[in-house]
Amino acid sequence: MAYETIDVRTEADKVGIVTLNRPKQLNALNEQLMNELGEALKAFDADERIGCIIVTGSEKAFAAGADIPAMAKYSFVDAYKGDYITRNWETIRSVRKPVIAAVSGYALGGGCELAMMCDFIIAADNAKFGQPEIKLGVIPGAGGTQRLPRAVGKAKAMDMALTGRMMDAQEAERASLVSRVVPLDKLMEEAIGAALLISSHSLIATMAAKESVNRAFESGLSDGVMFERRLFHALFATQDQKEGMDAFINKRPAAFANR
Ligand code: CO8
Repeated sequence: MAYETIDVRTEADKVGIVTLNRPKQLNALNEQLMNELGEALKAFDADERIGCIIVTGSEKAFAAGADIPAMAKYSFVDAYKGDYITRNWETIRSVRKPVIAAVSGYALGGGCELAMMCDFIIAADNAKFGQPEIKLGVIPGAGGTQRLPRAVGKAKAMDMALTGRMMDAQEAERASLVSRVVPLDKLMEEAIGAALLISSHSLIATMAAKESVNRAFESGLSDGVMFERRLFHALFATQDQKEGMDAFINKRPAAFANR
């Protein structure tokens, strides 16, 4: 499929890479971009060769937020009845393979929310995160007030949402918003390295790990632990578990078949 607002490529036939590509608008997220991103993510999720997906932007901007001119004139009725702005944002949550956000430059508003919807964030040292919606007379609308406190705690989330200030990459790493910070020119190398490592594991176990970690944000501890245990037990029905453990015992690399 030909896309106009994103670029799509694969690495080593194992990693799917989606690059947001509206450079003049600092990758502002409009309806078309979110639709195309959703389509590309679903296509990689369904592609048997692909074990991990990366979403990235440009050096200057991962994404500077939802497209402000596109939504400036909406009435409440437009926004609510048509579910405009928000309707195609949750596609990324339905992707079952891991999705890494490789963030350089601005990740603001919807851009920060999009990064947080990914499974983890690797940041370049020039990354800047923020929820500046308050300055526009609105609040985050794609999970920012919910995912940010879960990532960085109430104090910093309130600070970000109420002041609209930006957090640099170092602060984001200290606050656990991102998993790693690397020099800008090493960002894609680092993200692709992580994605290839993830792709080398059992896909079934990888999907189960993702589902189980995500469950930690949706349930209480004992329910979450039980969910994890059921998945853990279920993995003993897979050939990959037999292969992984046999490979360890026989001191050889595992060759997972994803069965
Ligand atoms: N939407 C549309 N265009 C944008 C956006 C945006 N969010 N951000 C930047 N641009 C455009 C600018 O208008 C400018 O275009 P032009 O050259 O035609 O004037 C171009 O990108 C370059 O921008 P700047 O000249 O401003 O570049 P600077 O380097 O001076 O500044 C900033 C960069 C700091 C990123 C600045 O552009 C900025 O503050 N942008 C707005 C950031 C913002 O407020 N983001 C939040 C938007 S609201 C939101 O995301 C709500 C999410 C709700 C999600 C709901 C769905 C679920």
